[in-house]
Amino acid sequence: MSDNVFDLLTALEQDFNAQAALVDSKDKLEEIRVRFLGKKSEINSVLKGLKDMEPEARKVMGARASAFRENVERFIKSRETELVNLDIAREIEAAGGFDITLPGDYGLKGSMHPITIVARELTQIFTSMGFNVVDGPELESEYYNFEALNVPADHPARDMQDTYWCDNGQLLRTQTSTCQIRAMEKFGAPLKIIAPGRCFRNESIDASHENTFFQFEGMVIDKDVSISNLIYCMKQLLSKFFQKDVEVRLRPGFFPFVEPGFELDLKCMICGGKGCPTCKQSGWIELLPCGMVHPNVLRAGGIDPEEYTGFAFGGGLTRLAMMRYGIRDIRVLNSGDIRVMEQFNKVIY
Ligand code: FA5
Repeated sequence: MSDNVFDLLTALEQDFNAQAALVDSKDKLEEIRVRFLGKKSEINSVLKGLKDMEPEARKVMGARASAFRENVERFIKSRETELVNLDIAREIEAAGGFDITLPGDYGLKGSMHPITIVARELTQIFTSMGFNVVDGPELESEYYNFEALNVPADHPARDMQDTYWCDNGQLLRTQTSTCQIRAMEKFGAPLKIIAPGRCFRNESIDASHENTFFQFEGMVIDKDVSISNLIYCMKQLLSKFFQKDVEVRLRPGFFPFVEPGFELDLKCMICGGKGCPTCKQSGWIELLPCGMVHPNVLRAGGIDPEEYTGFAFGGGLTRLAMMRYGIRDIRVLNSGDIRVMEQFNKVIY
């Protein structure tokens, strides 16, 4: 019995070696698999017959039969890979040498600009507090940028914001406060708006000043709005935005469109208040001027100051982004340098 099995295994091995040498396609490989490993294969009959053998012979023949099976399996696996590679090589040849297996060129991955990220965050915070988002043109009239905001021609406050004038008398808005009047005209009172947007000033550029930067304007008008509402709103904004305790200071500030007016400064988050080029060694960043809306401004917006009061604020959005991300120099934000933007491609919105 064991002699027969021995001969059978030898014949099978020879047969397999002869067949294996001829395999040049997936179909032939499948034929080999069925023939030498399939349910009805001879090796399976051998394995089934082992149980009738003497223990010693069973051990020897069993080991040989298993080794044969493993050999066939190994061959099939490696030949399969070779055949796939062969197919690819043929396709490359047919495509005139173009390697279809090379990874594709996905190009550069885009990323959100830090100012956009911060603008969206602010918008979310304010809308959760019941504010509506409004917009206004960047190319503005003198009326909306100055006059209606209680800054008549020849008012010294105009010098605070060096303006880019156009030949036709229009200007590039120097502040998002232009949106105050437009919103009052459009929606009347009560009113609760936020207006993030780009502003322009013809001023010397340094680590914290750009000629093109972003602000976000806010305005609340209702009956009996007071300074405590203003302070509460500013605190809510900063604690929601930074999600940690931040140090601020409030000092009197002059803006013709508010009375009283305040400057809300944030302790510089670049140097922790020690003084650095970003905060001009002062330890503080001017961030959030605000105040109670001047009655003249309410009137210009068509709202009766006897009936309504309000507060307004105009924050430096670009500077907020700098504090959030530890950006020391404002100039990188307008640089268009891809190496700067790449650092933000993990921020998902
Ligand atoms: C204004 O523009 C007022 N419209 C703000 C306001 C609104 C006051 C409503 C009261 C009520 P100011 O000129 O200070 O204020 O600018 C506001 C903020 O914009 C500053 O605190 C600063 O964070 C930012 N900012 C001003 N100029 C620049 C600049 N050149 N580069 C970057 N950010 C600037």
